[in-house]
This record gives sequence, C-alpha cells and structure tokens, in this order.
Amino acid sequence: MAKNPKILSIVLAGGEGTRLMPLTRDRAKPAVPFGGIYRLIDFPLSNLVNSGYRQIIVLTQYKSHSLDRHISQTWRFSPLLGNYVSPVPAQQRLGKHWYLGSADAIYQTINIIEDVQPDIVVIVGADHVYRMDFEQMVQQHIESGAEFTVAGIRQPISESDQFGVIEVDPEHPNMIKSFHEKPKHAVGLPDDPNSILASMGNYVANTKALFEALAIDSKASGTKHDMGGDIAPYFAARHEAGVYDFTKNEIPGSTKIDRAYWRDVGTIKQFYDAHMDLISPAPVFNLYNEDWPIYTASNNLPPAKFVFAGQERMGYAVDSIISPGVIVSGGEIQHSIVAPRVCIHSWSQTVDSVLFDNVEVNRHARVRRAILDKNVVLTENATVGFDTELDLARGFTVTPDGITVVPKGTIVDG
Ligand code: ADQ
Repeated sequence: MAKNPKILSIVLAGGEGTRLMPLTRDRAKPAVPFGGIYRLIDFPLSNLVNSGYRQIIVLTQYKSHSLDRHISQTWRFSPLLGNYVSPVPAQQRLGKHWYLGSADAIYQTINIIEDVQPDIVVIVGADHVYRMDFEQMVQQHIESGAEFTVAGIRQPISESDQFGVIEVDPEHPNMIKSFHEKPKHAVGLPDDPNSILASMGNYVANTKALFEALAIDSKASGTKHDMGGDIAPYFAARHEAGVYDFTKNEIPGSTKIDRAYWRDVGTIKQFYDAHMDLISPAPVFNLYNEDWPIYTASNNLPPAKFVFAGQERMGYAVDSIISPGVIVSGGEIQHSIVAPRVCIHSWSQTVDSVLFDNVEVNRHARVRRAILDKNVVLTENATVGFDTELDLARGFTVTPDGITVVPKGTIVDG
C-alpha cells in the first residue's frame, strides 16, 4: 500500500426506499428532506468532506431528479483542487438492466473508478443520520492488513433481520469471523446476549481485491449482487474482512451524549423518531457542532418571523426547530420540526409533527403526530392525526404507531 494511498469515495444512493412511502413516491430516498433544511444525503456527504475525502461519486438510480439537482446545486467544489461530487446515474454498461443490487451498482461503474485509479475505496450508504470520521476507519483498515473493512455498531438482537450481522473473530478482535445478511435468528454477543454487532453499511476496501470480488460475484448464481448480502460474506469467508468499532470514532466537538449516534431512517417510525432526537433539550444528535458541520443548500430565505403572540392568539414555537422563511402568525407550534417557507396561521396548533417545505396550516387547523410533505395545505378547521379512520379514508398513510403521513401537495379540507 502506498504511503499516501489515493482514496475515492462512493456513495450508494440508488435505494428505492419503499418503506418510506409516500415520502419516496416522487424522490429517491437520499433526497428525502430531513431536519428542516437538509436532505438525507447531506449527512454522508458532510461526513466524507469533513473526513478530508473530496473525490466522491454518488451512484443514483430511482427517481433521481431532485437528488441530482440537490447535488449539483449544493455540492459544488472548485475543480482547481481536483475535488468533486459527481452523481453517476445507472450506466447500463453491462446490459440493458438497472442496477441489480448495490454490488452491481459498483461493478457497472468500474470504468469510472478505474479512471481515478484509487488504492482504496470508501463505500457508504446514503440513508443514515450520524457523524463519522472515515479517516479513522481507513487508518485501521490499512494497519490491520484487511482487504475489506466493515463499520459495526451494536443493535438490539430483535432487529437482527434488518442488518448485516457481524461475528467477530475472538482471537483477532479486529477481524470478522462470519457475516450474515439480515438473518431471522442471530446469536447475541458474548458480553451482551440481547445485542448483535450490526453492519452500518459502510465499507473500506482495497480497490484491487474489491474488483476481483465484484467480478466473481457478477458471474455467480444465486447472488443478489449486494454489498451486504454477497460481498461482505465473501471477504469474511476468506478471513480478509476487518471490523471497525464505530464507538471508537472520535468527532471533534461532540459530547458524550451525541457520540456514537447512528440512526437508520429507513422506516417512517425511524424517520420520525430521528427527528424527535433533534429537538430533545440535551440533543442526542447535535446539529450545532460547528467542528463537524452538516452542510446543505443555502437558500437565501429571510429569517423566521413570529407575530400575534397576544392573549387571544398565540404565535409561538417551543421545543421545536424552525427554518428560515417560516411565518408563524398567531398559531402554536410545539415539539415539531418546521422546514423553510412554512406558514402557520392564527388559532392553529401544530404538535409533535414534522412539516416539510412550504406547508400551510390555516386558521383553527390542528395537526398532531404527523409528517406533512411539501406543499401540503390544511384549510381552515382541518385536522390531521386525530382520527385514524378519517386519515386512512383520505388516502394518508398511518403507521402502527399512529404517525400520519400526508403526501406531497395534498389539500386537506376542514
Ligand atoms: P440495506 O439498507 O437494507 O442494508 P440496501 O437496500 O442495499 O441495504 O441499501 C444500502 C445502500 O445502498 C443504501 O444507501 C441504498 O440507497 C443503496 N442502494 C441499494 N440498492 C442500490 C442500487 N441498486 N444502486 C445504488 N445504490 C443502491 C444495508 C446492508 C446491511 C446493513 C444495513 C445498515 O446491506 O448489511 O446492516 O445497510 O443499515
């Protein structure tokens, strides 16, 4: 390995995100808005950039228009220094089909990777909320001599069917003994039988070994051409896979509370809960850490404004995140995340909710425990989140935990 290895980062951004429907009806999952002003992809991209990795390709596929637009408008570097974030749409380079899985996505992009000639590739998913310094993982990868390293974090054993489950080699604690993708049954950790060590879907690989693995996988039968399902187990079986313990990752400016925070936001419930994490008084995930900023589009909007906070009407927000361009005029917002350009009118109530861009809550309307997608309008006296039967009858999604999701552009009548 060269002393200063050349590193290319690859963001896997082609997932369909079916479990986030209807938020992914018109947009790729990595383009789903998060935390008022961000898109999900801003988290992995900020992590890479803050780690010092600025040669990045983003593999896109489904409904990638708003994702491509966001990347090209927001993630532009001066080409002078050779830095770039390039969206790469599905290539159909090796046949007239879309990517079969995340490994196939990389395999079909090999010519683009070869042009860069990296020694090491850093491969990250695009749908998690966390901070991570990938440089620390790369260092361990190089020192361990592994060909492929997987980042791991403990998760409850009850969720083992949602993750790649890592069994560590007891004699070599930095190496993986076996890797099983989303097993129905898993064995708990020796020191904590209720937990497993889950793959975070982030990998560091030596390019040459990865290309060999992808070539073998492309010809194999019974493969899903998936990084977690096929490539990680391939390296584990050859005793060439390392594991990086995410809890060791030190982020400048992070506190004990928000260190090792990692959330998969693949379902509506997880997406909603991760939002609520942002507004807890001592935040479990601190957006205000200026030593490790999360970057996004600067939108040139005016500041948020609050008017009519008299006794008769209450124009206020508490325990909430309020974005630029919002007008709160005589209505209440409690424990909610409010995106840019939202308009809250008199005598309305917004509680425990997530409002996307340009939502309008008109007079006397009430919303609780709901996610309102872009451009949703609640007309006067409309309610959302109070009557499950009514919400379902109106075509909204209601999760088993009672979170109502109103699709983009819906006019909800009172
Ligand atoms: P999943 O997230 O279920 O599990 P997958 O659906 O392959 O796996 O998504 C992984 C990443 O790849 C996502 O960022 C997704 O957007 C992207 N992706 C999926 N298909 C793609 C394609 N065809 N082209 C481009 N990008 C694509 C994975 C791992 C598990 C691990 C969990 C952690 O497989 O082992 O535990 O992530 O959440």
